[in-house]
Amino acid sequence: VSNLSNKEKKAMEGHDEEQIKLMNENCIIIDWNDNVIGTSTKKTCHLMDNIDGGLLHRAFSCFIFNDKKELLLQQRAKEKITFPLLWTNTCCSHPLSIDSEIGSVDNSSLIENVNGVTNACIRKLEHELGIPEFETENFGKFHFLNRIHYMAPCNDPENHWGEHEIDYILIYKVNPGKSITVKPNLNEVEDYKWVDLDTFKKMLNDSENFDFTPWFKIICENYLFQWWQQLDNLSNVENDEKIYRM
Ligand code: DMA
Ligand code: MN
Repeated sequence: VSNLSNKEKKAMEGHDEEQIKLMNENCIIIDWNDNVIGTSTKKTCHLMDNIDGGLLHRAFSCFIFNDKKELLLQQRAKEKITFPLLWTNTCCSHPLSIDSEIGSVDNSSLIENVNGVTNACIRKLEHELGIPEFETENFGKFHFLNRIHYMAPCNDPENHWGEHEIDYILIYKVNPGKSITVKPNLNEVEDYKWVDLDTFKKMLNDSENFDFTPWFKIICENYLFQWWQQLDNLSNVENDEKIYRM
């Protein structure tokens, strides 16, 4: 036990105070069918030793498109303990083990889970990107696409950290004539960019200047272009109940 905690201490060494505090958040532990089976800290969930033991948690990935069909991307802050400085989709995080975010506690309702992750997403859009809750709630609409189960080690030199999640994909479409305010929290977000499809394709090929997170690459390779092309008909692709294993 003391060996393990020494290793945990090492994993936290030299990191930003604010980000260390956030490692105490309570994430939702699930089984492979996305049933809630417990809670553990964000730190416990993201240590590779625990992931190798099978620990799995619930997450969300949000993609905001404005009324010109441009996607909002963010570059993660250098302070992030996992995947610093990588470019990724608009906002990612975890629903917490609290009433408004935990979803269906008897594991009977996907819709309740979607409501929970949507509440978490609204909270994090404000925290990371300074998008006021009022705007998220009134200037557009969330669409739940599907769930992606993936595992990815982090890019940290000592391989302490990683992800193993069932990730709820949420597309948020801003209504015509509305625009949302972006004021990044520099402890979370290094930079951001609205990109149209052509600019985005160029970015993907420009590996000298842009590195991307593993989950974003998985989503790009499998779904993103198809969704982008169907933004006006998301009803064809949304609310897919299947969990896709990647
Ligand atoms: C975790 O994102 C969620 C996914 C889908 C990788 P994150 O590391 O940005 O979480 P947080 O913002 O809570 O640190
Ligand atoms: Mn995670």
